[in-house]
Amino acid sequence: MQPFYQTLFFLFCFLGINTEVFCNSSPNIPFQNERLAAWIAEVENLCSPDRVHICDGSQEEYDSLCEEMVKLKSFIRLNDSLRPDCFLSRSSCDDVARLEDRTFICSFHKKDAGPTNNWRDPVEMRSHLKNLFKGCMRGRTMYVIPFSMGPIGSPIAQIGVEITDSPYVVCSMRIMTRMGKEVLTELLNKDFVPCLHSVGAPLSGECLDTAWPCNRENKYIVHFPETKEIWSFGSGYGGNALLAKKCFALRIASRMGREEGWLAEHMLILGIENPAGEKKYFAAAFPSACGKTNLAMLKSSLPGWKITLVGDDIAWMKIKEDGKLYAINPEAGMFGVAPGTSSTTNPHAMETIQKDTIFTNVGLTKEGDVWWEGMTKEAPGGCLNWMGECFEHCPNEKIAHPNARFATPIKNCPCVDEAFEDPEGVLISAILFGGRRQSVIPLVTESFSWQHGTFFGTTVSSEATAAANGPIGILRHDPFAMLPFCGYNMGDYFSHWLSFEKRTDPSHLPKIFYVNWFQKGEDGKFLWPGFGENGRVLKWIFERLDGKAKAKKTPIGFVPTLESMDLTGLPLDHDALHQLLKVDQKAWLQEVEELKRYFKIFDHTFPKKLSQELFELENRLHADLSEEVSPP
Ligand code: O2Y
Ligand code: MN
Repeated sequence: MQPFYQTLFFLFCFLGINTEVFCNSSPNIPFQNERLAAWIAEVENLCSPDRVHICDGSQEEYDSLCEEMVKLKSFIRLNDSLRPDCFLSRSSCDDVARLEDRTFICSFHKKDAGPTNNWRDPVEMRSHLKNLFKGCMRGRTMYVIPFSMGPIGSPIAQIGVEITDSPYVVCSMRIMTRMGKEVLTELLNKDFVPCLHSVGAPLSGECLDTAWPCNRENKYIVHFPETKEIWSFGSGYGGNALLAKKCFALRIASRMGREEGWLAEHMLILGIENPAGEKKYFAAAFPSACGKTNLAMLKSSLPGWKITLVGDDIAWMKIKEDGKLYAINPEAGMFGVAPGTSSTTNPHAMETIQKDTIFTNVGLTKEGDVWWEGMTKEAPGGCLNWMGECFEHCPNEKIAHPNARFATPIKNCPCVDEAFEDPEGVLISAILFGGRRQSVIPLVTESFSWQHGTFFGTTVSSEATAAANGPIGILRHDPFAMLPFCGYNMGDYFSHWLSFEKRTDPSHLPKIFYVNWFQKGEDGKFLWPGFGENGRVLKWIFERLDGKAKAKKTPIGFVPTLESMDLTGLPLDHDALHQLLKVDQKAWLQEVEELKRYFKIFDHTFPKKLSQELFELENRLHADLSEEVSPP
């Protein structure tokens, strides 16, 4: 136990404040982590709930909370013969997504939050939050959720405990994490990250009869990186409330990773098996709205090639004794965007969400099923929109909210990887970065080295779509797809990535690639068909790792030769392929200027080695040293 908490615990004992917490639902749960007991007592004291419920994670507990929410009209049970054990929840109109401008990193020193995070003084923020949380759970139940990020007992896993007043959060956390009694046993000899959450409504005196309580005026998603704490107030939605996900598994974990020499990344993890039964694992980082979940669950169009799912959003990666990089998915569920998900774009996801799923802000059909834009061509007649209104009354509006979500267990996915529960994780052979770019960036490029690949990560950028924030088409830089999720100064984060070359024999590290499925032709149409056909690019990467696929050395990296891509059965004309693999020297020199401009925000924290990479890229572009090379 850390000295501060030890002192607190003994102080509580001395003052006679009861540190023993009774578990209403399961009185037999062992509950002996002193820091946890002290923290629960402290929060109970601050928030003044009427009841404390220590969650055991059982099916009975989940079912009874769902039933309770059905009675409160927070949940609508979907038609059991169409979607067994599925529920629809509708959020308040002003609580529909992650809130980047209400997300804070409260490090001791401002410079440690860096130029891309909102910083606030931790002492001031703590005192402000304490005022907000004071008595905020009066009249209601305080739930204590012990959870493991990663398979319980994995050397890469971490423990968290979320305290919340939202039963929606409890049920979602049961899908998204390994949650309950077994974790309390882990806590006998492990520390945990305290995650405190309140929807901030109804506050005492308020009579707020709503299915989705939240606080209109005050929303705060706050991280204290030095003490590894999360406090979230006012929102019940997704990343703002399921604190295990973005807050812990990325913002706090990235900081832990830096201190302890590992990586917490906004990456999917997939397995890829060739027709000969040889298997590799790739991790891949893409900004939002680039089809990350679709790629993680891809049904390859290439006969004999099989993709399996380990994770769709977050990867924790550590170098093991053999000097190689292994990854686990810290999550147990997916919180995927519903609109656009269909049997064409993601058949495996459609199968997964057939049961045991919580849907938020999607449409409701007459038959008691869900619907969203893109699921089928036409909306079914009589479908209610995400606010529960009759669709016919507002034909220009969307049925599902663009950020409507499904929370669904990964174990239900038909393509779940056999190593999904493996506490040792999977060996990562390749790391892919990518973004949504209409031009300039080729279909796939292989870096020259780990350092050059790290540079690839810093260059990740995407053009905003209607679903993403900001004006459509405008370039948004999102280094490593971590811009909203890095819990410390991103310049230091880049250095942390570079440090891996020194932590092991660089030949043991994964090869790094950059992909872009989104180039458009002059007619404005996508040049590459995407979805299941992306398996062809994964195949090229797989064979490149085996030294089999041919590449052309260009100023930006190795790009496939025209013949090296397997295009069997794909009606792609030669010009389109040429365009997809082209390195346009002039456009790339403009890209270099844009990167120079962007990197200035990191000031002196931008690593010299990466400035050197940019400088060398510019020189190579000027010299245009393209040459044909054979596999190494
Ligand atoms: O709006 C939210 O709270 C969800 S954001 C999200 C959810 C699942 C996976 N990724 C993301 C993201 O923003 O990257
Ligand atoms: Mn994400």
